[in-house]
Amino acid sequence: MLGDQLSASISSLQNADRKNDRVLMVEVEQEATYVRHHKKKIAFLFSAMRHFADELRGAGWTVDYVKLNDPENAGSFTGEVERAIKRLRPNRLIVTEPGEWRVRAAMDACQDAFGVLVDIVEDDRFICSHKEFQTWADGRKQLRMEYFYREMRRKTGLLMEGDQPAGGKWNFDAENRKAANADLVFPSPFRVEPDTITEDVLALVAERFAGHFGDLNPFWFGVTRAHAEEALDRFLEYALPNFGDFQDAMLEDEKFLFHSVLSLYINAGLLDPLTVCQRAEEAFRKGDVPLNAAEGFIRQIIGWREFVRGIYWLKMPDYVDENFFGDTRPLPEFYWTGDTDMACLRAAVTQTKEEAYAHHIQRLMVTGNFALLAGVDPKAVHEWYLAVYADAYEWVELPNTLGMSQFADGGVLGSKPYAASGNYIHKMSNHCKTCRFDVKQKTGDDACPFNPLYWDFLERNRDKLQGNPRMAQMYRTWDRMSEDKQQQYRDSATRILTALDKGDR
Ligand code: FAD
Ligand code: DLZ
Repeated sequence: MLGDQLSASISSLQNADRKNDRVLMVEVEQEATYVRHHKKKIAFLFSAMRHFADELRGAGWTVDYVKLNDPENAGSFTGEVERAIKRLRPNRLIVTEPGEWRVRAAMDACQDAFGVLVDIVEDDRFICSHKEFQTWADGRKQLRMEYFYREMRRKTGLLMEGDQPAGGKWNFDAENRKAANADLVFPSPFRVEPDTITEDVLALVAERFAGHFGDLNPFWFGVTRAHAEEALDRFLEYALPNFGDFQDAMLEDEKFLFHSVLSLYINAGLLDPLTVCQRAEEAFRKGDVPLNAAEGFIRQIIGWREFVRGIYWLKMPDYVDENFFGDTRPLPEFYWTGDTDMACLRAAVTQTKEEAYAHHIQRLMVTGNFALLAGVDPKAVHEWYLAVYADAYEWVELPNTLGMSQFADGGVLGSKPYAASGNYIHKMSNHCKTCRFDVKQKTGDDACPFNPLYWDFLERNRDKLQGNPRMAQMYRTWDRMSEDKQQQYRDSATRILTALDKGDR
């Protein structure tokens, strides 16, 4: 049972028998360090695993739980499987398919390496199986989330009136782009005081992973299914009604706005994604939340979440090496410190460090957008996102980063790069008010760096992008500028990129 499979109804358990079988759960160094995960993420997972092991024992399972500081701990999944085989002499292993390619390959290899049958069973927590996604993708020139999402709506019956979408439209995104202002009242996410199990884990993580990114305390994540359900109840009641309207907004001192902060629970198995969506639909049907909110939220889960997973398994293992623009710049140091004069980036990185959380628009339009415009190596960007967020597992993080955010797959996942100048951030946030840079200035030392970098990115990658019909308007605008103006943009961009390379903030 892997750390992101913490569901009592998981397929591996459905295929097992509590009288004769043993559940094996292991805390291993390799999983915490193959990228150096945020301290809060490691603590969340170890504590959730320990609580889950206790729940299984309470339900009559025998659990072999290997703690990280067990002197015999082999340090890796493969090493621990080998030890368990020697200890228990099983005639087969049953595992729900791991979420990540790397771990799936390791589990596959166990069969030959240890001469024991390895039964990898489908992960039925997802709505769309690999086979179904492949069938949907076969023969399509382009894979687009919107069409896939409609299939998932039909399949689940969520927000459907017969064979038509509720409200007559599949997607209410156009209504979901209001800028927030600080006068709104934002509910804070559900928080839990650490119990003794969590306290033990916090001490372990503080000792063993002191050099990892991120603040360990205050630690407030839920670590059981009951906690996750309380977090869901709270979200449905207090945040979902406004989720749609302000989905794309950002505010300087508001880390969560009306976002659910449920991804860490869903991805670890503490919440079932379909049930979460059914609860959101129920709130809409009862008249407690508007349709644009329920639809927007459900789309993220049965649309985007399932879609990115489909792309991951369709395109791996080569996907991780894609680099459409051939970018090579190292990730700026301020992604680890937050020490930058750009207010939006500072806020996104600082809260990432504090909470192992940033919401979607911060990930996409601030940290992601900047890395894209600055030409950062997409693999370095990927490894950063995988390390720093409590909800990050490669199957969901990689397509979001490499595909959606960095366009490094050349348009497999999205139809155009999510590249934007400072104007987007200005429209959707209040960061520019406190920024040392001026978003209204287009070039020069005080200009918002997103402005010149945006045009430089377009011009630098003209051969790759100008044939894209969705980019045509931007190239027309650029081509209409005087040569002088264009040169000013490019000179400003060069100065910024040179400063970045020198480690400037
Ligand atoms: P909400 O805004 O409340 O959304 C509700 C739920 O929808 C989320 O809990 C999540 O389960 C799902 N969801 C929303 N957007 C996406 C999406 N694009 N892909 C998959 N699920 C989605 N999400 C992860 O779960 N893990 C990651 O490692 C991850 N990495 C990302 C990296 C980048 C560069 C980008 C742009 C996005 C990434 N996302 C990732 C998607 C999204 O940003 C997070 O799911 C979301 O911010 C989690 O916060 P929340 O629970 O408050 O989400
Ligand atoms: C992320 C993670 C970490 C940090 N540690 C463990 C661990 O010690 N034991 C475990 O079973 N799982 C851990 N995980 C989650 C795994 O990395 C995850 O299950 C795989 O990447 C498959 O998605």
